[in-house]
Amino acid sequence: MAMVERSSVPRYGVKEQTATVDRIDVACEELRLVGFSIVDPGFSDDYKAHIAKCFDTVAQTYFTSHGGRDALRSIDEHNTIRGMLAYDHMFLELAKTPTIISLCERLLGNTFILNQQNGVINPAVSDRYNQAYYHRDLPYQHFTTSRPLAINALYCVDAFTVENGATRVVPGSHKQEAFPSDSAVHGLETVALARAGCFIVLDCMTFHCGGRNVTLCDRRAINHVYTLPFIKQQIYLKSMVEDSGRLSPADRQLLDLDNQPAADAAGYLETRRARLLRNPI
Ligand SMILES: O=C(O)CCC(=O)C(=O)O
Repeated sequence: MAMVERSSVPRYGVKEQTATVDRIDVACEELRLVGFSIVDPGFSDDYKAHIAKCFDTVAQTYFTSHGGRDALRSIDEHNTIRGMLAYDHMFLELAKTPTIISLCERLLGNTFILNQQNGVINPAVSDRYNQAYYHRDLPYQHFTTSRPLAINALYCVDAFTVENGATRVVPGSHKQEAFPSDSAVHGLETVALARAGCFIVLDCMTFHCGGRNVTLCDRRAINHVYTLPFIKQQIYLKSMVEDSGRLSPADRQLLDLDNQPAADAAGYLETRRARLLRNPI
């Protein structure tokens, strides 16, 4: 909190105001206040096009290696590509986008992990797909916390428009335990319109869902969930990254490769010895 600064916003009776130093601070403040924000990481057109092309290649490989998209339909998994970074290293780079990492550091502190990275297809001319139902990204949880536990960064491979079913959000719903009444949802829901190449970032407790895509094209996105490290990964990412020995310490921390529970008491004592050698306090 800082004293009131010179500002163009008219107000009276205000003695204090939050201070922001850059656009990441602004996004963090929006996220704290209303539960979501839209962040443009400034990718070049070439990089955005490269991500879009890799998305399609990985989607095809993934569906083929899991029995085909039609077979996945029976378990409602035909519009999701789980663990994109397992198929192409560039998706690990996407998960490390500096603007998003800085935002997570400011909201979650220095120790957070990538909990999941999933491609999301909102299919063309569809009625419903698995993300079209209101949910939290920490689903089944009905409590609030004074600080965020997890951040969701939904990368927009395609522009998110009203027509192709941009994400709908109930602003402020991360602050209430229960799902809001239908009237409140209808009255408050906001459509998160975003250009291709932007991230829609949410407090994971903010209720949101995909809209209805009435266009002839699939709408593609990549969801990243970053959590405090005590929340279990959706899929053990260690099993997904090849050559994990060549990753930097920061990458290993992000993917939570080295922080698994000790197998037994002897293993725990060993990690404690090593930790105290590194940092005697
Ligand atoms: O597809 C969307 O617009 C929303 C995606 C979503 O809700 C999710 O991945 O959790």
